[in-house]
Amino acid sequence: MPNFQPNPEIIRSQKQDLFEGPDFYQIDDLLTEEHVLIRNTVRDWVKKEVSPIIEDCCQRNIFPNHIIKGMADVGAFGPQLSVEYGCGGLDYISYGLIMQEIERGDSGMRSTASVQGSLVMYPIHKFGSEAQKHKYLPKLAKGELMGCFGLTEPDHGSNPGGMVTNFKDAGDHVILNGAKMWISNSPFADIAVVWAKDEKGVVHGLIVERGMEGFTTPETHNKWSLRASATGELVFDNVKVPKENILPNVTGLKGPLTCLNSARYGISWGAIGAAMDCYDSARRYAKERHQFGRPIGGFQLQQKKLAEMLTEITKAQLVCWRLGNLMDQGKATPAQISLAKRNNVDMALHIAREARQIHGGMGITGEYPIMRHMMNLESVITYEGTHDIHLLILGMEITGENAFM
Ligand code: TGC
Ligand code: FAD
Repeated sequence: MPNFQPNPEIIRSQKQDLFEGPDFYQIDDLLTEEHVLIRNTVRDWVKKEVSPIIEDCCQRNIFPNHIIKGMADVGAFGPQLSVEYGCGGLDYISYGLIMQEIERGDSGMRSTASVQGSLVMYPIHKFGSEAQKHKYLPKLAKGELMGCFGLTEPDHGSNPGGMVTNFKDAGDHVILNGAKMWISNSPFADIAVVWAKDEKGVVHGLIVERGMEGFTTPETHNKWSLRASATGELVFDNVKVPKENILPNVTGLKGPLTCLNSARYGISWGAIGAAMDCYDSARRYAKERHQFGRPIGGFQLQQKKLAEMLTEITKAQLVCWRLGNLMDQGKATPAQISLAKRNNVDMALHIAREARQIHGGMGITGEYPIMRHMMNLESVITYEGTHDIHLLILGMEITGENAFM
């Protein structure tokens, strides 16, 4: 992947990032000093390294690979995993706050961090052998190796259990065939955690490395969303994968779905970040922009939008704080995570649309972050389980009835 070269014209048009996070219910008082320090460190890093370039990257559909090291340095890759393997050893609130701040910068940047931490490092950490953990985790934590997660297939998105990617035993290795689609980070990833069926139809996780013969990662083009995130396919044409690359400690669909719990939790926080950025920009604009001889923030209709945004952000912050505590206690259920992911992403998308209106015509330009967040969130509401799939998970929790099929 070529190195990112900034476009001076777009960079010049960017305003200084003056973001201030709303904390209407003094939720900071519920955080530890360490949480606040971590949050502020990542916030400062985003202001310095992400905000100045992100509009340029999105306009030109480029993943800024030069920021991987900085992302690793602020602890964004596997912060909640153990220090024994070079990871952060932090709690789930810290992990959530990191995701919130990175997505405040851009959902595509948070995608890269989510995939690396929750979908690549997490399965190796939870289901891998000691040899696999020592081989991959320290390098993944430092961003020296990047990974991707292959679950979705062209014909199996919401229903991953129908996957057709499969492998056959061939002595000391297996032969992998099939294809995965819509894979974040695939065009540049060094390794892929791939979910595939064995000859009995049982799902396993395999670590496939770039360079294995028959393994290719074509990039997906023409996205209107997550334009600063690289998305692609994973194609396996008789790929010889050593048996030592199979994750030994899980079989069945619960393997990938367990990883999704961690990633969906991170998205719940991330969506708050995107919403806060839209709200903060709209609040400033409403004070600065004058029509009919006064700031538009003085009109009741604009105040209603801002008041409702702050209300929804505050509710979402409380949901995440409580969910983070349940995660730390090992008590969070998949349905609780679904509620948070579904609610918070929908909330953020609604706020982005309202904020876009407050900015009037300026809201469609790259001078403000709104349209970029809005378009990004159209992916976020679809990946990691669609808005409707999470509703069905909740529906099943409430009624005991499975409405998926
Ligand atoms: P079902 O029969 O319900 O379950 C199969 C097995 O899995 C267990 N299970 C879970 N385990 C842990 N966590 C969860 N959340 C779990 N949900 C289910 C379940 O207990 C069972 O275990 P066992 O031992 O009995 O075998 O499965 P189903 O086939 O009916 O499907 C259920 C459904 C629809 C909820 C699920 O498949 C689903 O969540 N679909 C959505 C697919 C999805 O989210 N794909 C995400 C792909 S990755 C991605 O989008 C990354 S984007 C990253 C980025 O860029 O940020
Ligand atoms: P479908 O499953 O075809 O769904 C289409 C519509 O039908 C949706 O509205 C859905 O809610 C609805 N629907 C489906 N089933 C039901 C039902 N039973 N009842 C009612 N409605 C239903 N996947 C990965 O594995 N790894 C990645 O890194 C990854 N990154 C992604 C990045 C991007 C930018 C995008 C867009 C997707 C990514 N995905 C990834 C894939 C993502 O998880 C899927 O797009 C998602 O799970 C939905 O699958 P689908 O697109 O095939 O939609």
